[in-house]
Amino acid sequence: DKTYDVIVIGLGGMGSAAAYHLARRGQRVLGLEKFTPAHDRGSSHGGSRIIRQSYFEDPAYVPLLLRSYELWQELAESTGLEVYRTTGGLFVGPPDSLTVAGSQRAALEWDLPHEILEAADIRRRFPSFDPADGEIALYEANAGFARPEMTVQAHLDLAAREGADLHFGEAVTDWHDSPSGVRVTSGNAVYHADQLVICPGAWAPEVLSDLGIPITIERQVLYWLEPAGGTAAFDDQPIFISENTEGQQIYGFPAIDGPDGGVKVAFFRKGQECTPDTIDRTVHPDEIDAMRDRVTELLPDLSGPAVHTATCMYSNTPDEHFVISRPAHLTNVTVACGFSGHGFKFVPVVGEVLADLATSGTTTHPIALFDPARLVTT
Ligand code: PYC
Repeated sequence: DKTYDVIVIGLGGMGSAAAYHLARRGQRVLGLEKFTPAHDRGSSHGGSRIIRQSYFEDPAYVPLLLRSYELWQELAESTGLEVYRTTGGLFVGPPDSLTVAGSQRAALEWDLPHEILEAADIRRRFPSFDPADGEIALYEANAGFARPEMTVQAHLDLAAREGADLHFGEAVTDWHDSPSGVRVTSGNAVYHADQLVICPGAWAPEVLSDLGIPITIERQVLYWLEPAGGTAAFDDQPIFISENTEGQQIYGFPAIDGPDGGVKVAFFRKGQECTPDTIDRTVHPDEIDAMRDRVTELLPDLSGPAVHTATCMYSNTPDEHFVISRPAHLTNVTVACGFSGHGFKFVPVVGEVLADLATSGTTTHPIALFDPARLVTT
């Protein structure tokens, strides 16, 4: 038995950031992860994640995004790693679509720099893009991408440097909360601490089964398509999210993986429900065809074969807002889950929020939207 101030269960995106922010505050931290560092079994892999501020999901996220951007910059400076890059972002669709109108609403509410571009402006400024007449875009210069595996590894390395004990290949089998502290049982040992932070990712339904938080796990496919004319025309592209008249969103990145790396694109949602054990990790030819058909409506040159594919998982709440909370019926537990496919850009600020909650029970960051009381069914 060893006593810690805080145990963090799950060292993916959120858990690795929490371990770092806790350790840098002088907390004695134990992190437990069932897989390897920065693994590809969950939701924090795939080489890139969109970062953006004009947040169509809800303007309430913007202050967290502004703080996250500060922490992205700090992380890049303290590690010397390009954990994120601003490329600009195009949010394309019919003027009244969630992607365009929602982004504009957040930008106006928070006075964020942005431009509204007509279809002809988009074609002129970004020649790979060929939106339909009548589609418009919000262009945000501050948008870009983060590197998920590099970010997780950076937070783990910094946490270890600050003295955190990080155990990999060690699955948690049970956790118990009491007014005097928490007990965590793994395949190897029983650990005690004052506080527990649970960042279960796609394992939320099993790890948090007693909390009644409705989370469904959704299989996602990532595609790296070869442009017909080579990747050069895609090197300096903005990231994009594009919504069609049916409300279906796709997204994509510049060619950031070199001349043979293709261009990463994906459907935003549209996956099958699964569990981490049942997910089909095979990407099927008809899925690649469907992706190519849809993305070439906007980027006609993305008509080549897939040079690479991968699967990952979203952990969806019914309203697609996060869960970050100290559950009322527990005394020493903080949970962060249900990031619903749009969480990674918040990793640095969520680490800070979780460190606040675990050390003081509260945070000055605005997290009212993430209270699970809105969802809890038991
Ligand atoms: O959070 O920006 C995002 C995003 C786009 C597609 C999936 N997630």
